[in-house]
Amino acid sequence: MRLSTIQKGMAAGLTGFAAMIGSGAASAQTLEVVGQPVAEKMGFQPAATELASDLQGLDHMLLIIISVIVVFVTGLLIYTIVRYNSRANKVPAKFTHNSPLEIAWTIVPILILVFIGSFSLPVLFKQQEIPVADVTIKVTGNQWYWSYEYPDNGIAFDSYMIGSPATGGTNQMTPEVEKQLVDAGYTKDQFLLATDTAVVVPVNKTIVMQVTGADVIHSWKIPAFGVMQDGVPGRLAHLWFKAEKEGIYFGQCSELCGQMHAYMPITVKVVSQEVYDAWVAKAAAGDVVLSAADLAQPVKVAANN
Ligand SMILES: [Cu+2]
Repeated sequence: MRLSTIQKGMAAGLTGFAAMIGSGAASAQTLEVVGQPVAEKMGFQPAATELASDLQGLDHMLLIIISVIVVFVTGLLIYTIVRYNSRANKVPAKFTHNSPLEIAWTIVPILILVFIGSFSLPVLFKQQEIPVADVTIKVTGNQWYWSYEYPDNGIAFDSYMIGSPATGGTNQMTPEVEKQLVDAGYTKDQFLLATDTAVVVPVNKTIVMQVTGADVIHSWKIPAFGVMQDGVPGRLAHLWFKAEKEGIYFGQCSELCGQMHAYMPITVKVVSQEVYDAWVAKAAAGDVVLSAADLAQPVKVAANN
């Protein structure tokens, strides 16, 4: 009886262990959604790059500085209203200048701005000084979809929102659109964010995006990466990022570009170098969709070894 209980316990433990392994293998075949807007939430999406961490840190620092200034100015205002209104202060002062005070309220804001600049300019320079690329991708904004090219790999494809007229939809949520989303590995909640093809990049590699527009000005933006760049027709602008976490990241066109501006989102999938290499080989042959089988690639390699 006692032995049987132990055996049962062991069996349950083994089953649990097997389930853990099983779920581990399953999670290797799906990418976690890391960067997406969440309903009724405030603040930033989790920072997935150094650039995003830097600018979020800067934002928090600025929030502290402006809060202190707001409290100080409001306090001063309230004190002045209470202490120097016509009832409390029957005989007003007649002076018009106070040199030490004027010098102070000129110098102090200058010092505050120099202090802020000493933090913000390095962040700006880090964004704008484009490093040597591990992967170069050209993105072109069109009314109303994005075109991507990997010039070093001979890969080119368009990326449409799932549910857009181009993919047989009407920009509205319908049962067919929900099915398309689920088939592509997304959920209903990711309608208006998920695209039929995604930008695939390797994790911890420097990606340089060349950004332009084909018709009007669009803007390529991924909040979790801390990047946004206008795509201006006739110009080739650059942005760079190095994503530190594998997963799915969503962004949206961020320059009002016409009637369907709201329906040209961006999906970026950050994957391991092995998965990326396998995807590049497949995409160069014409199949650009990153499938669950592609994500299982390194598991197969490990099994063969
Ligand atoms: Cu646009």
